Amino acid sequence: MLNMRATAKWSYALSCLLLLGACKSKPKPQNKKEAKMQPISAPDFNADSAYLYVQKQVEFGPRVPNTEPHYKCGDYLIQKLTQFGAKITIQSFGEEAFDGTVLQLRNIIASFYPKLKKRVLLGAHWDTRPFADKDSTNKSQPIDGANDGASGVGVLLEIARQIQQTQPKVGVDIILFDGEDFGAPLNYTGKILEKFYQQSDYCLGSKYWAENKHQPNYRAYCGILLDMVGAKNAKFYQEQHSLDYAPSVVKAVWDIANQKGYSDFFKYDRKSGIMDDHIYVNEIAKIPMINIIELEADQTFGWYHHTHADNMDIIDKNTLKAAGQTVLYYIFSL
Ligand code: AHN
Ligand code: ZN
Repeated sequence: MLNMRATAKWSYALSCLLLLGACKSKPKPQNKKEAKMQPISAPDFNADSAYLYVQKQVEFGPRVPNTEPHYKCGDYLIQKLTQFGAKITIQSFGEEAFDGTVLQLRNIIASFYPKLKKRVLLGAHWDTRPFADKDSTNKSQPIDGANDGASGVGVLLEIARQIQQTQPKVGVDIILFDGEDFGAPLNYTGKILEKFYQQSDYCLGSKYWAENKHQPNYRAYCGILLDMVGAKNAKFYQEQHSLDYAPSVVKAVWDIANQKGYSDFFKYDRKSGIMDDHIYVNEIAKIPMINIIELEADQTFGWYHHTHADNMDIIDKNTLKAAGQTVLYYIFSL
């Protein structure tokens, strides 16, 4: 009898505790999926601002290494990122191009919230292709590179401006790679340095950075490269190397883009892998980095690629917005 009563008391006490517990704690998401479905809020990416940053770069003239527009534009980018409150590191180095020309290059690294441990790496190349080798005229003249180069940098400058004003939970490092687009022109018949039999003649700056990181033990949770993210009606397909190196980042970015209304731009179809700056970041620096890059349905680059048509006329604020707002949402989802 006594025993029974004691047990009843205990079970009563236990029920009270359980009930109290249930009432006190916030309803927890049932599973991970539900947790991820919570609405993401992020600052509003201003496409007018990004457009002006693209235009400003183009106004310097083609940012071809070893020319004055290249040097002056580099200084402008450093000045803007300093103005946005970043801790700046400049990597200056000389690097041989395919034909043996030594290019004076600068990788520009801008760190936001450097004390935060979990970090995201954002990249784009800021140099311009020295030839319009895919054009039918003036093939040996440099291109404006409004999309190929300037668009990715313009989007990153606007993201920099936004995250200075609104702090994400993760730190952000922006790397503007130099010397990406100095590969040998099509139908080149001259001598090519022997080392370029083994390695790409593109992406000189990202290779240098991956082999000489601005902090020797630098690590990032993931990286996102932006390449040709400003042309009207651009499609961003899932690029095979990105899927191989960082499948979960591709999925998260494409899901956010589609949830937030950018399904005209971010397509789930997969296209073949592209040799680009993300390759060295993945292969040498071992940071899982994806590439958001415009490709055509038939796997080729955009119609304007490496021609004089790559000028301000093809830049569309809607595309800059889709790319920039998606990346901002992704950063604020972490
Ligand atoms: C290839 O041409 C295969 N890769 C260089 C990627 C690139 C050039 N992106 C912009 N310009
Ligand atoms: Zn290019």
